[in-house]
Amino acid sequence: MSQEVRQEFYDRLSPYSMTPLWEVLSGLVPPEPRPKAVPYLWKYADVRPLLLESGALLTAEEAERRVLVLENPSYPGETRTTASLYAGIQLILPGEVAPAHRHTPSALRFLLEGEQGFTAVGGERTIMRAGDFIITPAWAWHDHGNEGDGPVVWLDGLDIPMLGFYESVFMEGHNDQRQGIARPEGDSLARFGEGLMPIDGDEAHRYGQNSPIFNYPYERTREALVTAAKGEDPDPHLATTLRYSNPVDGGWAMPTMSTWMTRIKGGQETTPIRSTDSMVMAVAEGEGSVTIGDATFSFTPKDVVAVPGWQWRSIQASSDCFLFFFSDRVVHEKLGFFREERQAV
Ligand code: 1HN
Repeated sequence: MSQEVRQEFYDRLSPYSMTPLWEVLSGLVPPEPRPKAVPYLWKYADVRPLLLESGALLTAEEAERRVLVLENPSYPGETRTTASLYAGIQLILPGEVAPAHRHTPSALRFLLEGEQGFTAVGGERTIMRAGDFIITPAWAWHDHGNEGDGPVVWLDGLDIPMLGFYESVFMEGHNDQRQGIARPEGDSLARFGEGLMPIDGDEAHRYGQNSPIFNYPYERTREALVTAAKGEDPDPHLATTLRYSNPVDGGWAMPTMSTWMTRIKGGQETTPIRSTDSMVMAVAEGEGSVTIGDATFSFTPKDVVAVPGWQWRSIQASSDCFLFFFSDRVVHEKLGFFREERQAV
């Protein structure tokens, strides 16, 4: 049948809001994932002065959250860093308050700068120091502050685009700027972060489906990676990588975002690997370059990189590197479509 005859048929479908699958099938379900997001690097040297400039424009309280969004160039105006992940850089100046609120998206923080920031999450306060990974579960009250005399800066990671797909993004403001505190500082880490667990009760779910360790201090993570690396040759694709886990069930620390840290010694490089999950990488320490598909970026500490799914990725370390990652992998795994390929060594 000629294309004109077919087209005439298609035209008669459209008033009924119907369309032929066979015209779009190969694009709808291609042989390989085709991410729309592009690999991208945000240099902290570019971000920091602009972020500090925003600090003179408005207070954290006025802003509610004073954040520069790291928006993927493929998604202008869409407030997303990859197809499924949001990332931004947040600033709190000394004495400021980011007022208490809660929302359906889950958030994570990876601390870039400062030693005296704090956040309160679901009734417990924690100091936030450079390199710490902190969890804000869905619908948990949270407020932030800064008791030091310099700026506190962190990377925010949220699952907003995922919840956006389900049209389930919403929030609520607290009546008070700061939420009430129910437990002493360090309580969660003491009960769950020492290879110990409460013998009784339901405290294991104090943070819902998230790990009850809501702050993973960098000092411990770093030490674990350094010690683990002594006992093994680095994996060709992953170097030395440890994931942040929920001690209650051994799974990922959060229900919608996977997090891990990779340590690569200076002079080493990884063999390309690709996987369906998209990710955001933040440099805790070290210098080197990362290759993602056709793009290669040189990185230095506190830089942030968007890594779309299914791009061959590898890392070249020129000095000892500690790299933080968050990704949507946990969702791919739960839904049964996670795939990974590793190039032969
Ligand atoms: C939010 O609540 C925070 O609590 C950061 O620090 C970034 C981006 C979108 C929506 C809510 C925070 C956010 C956010």
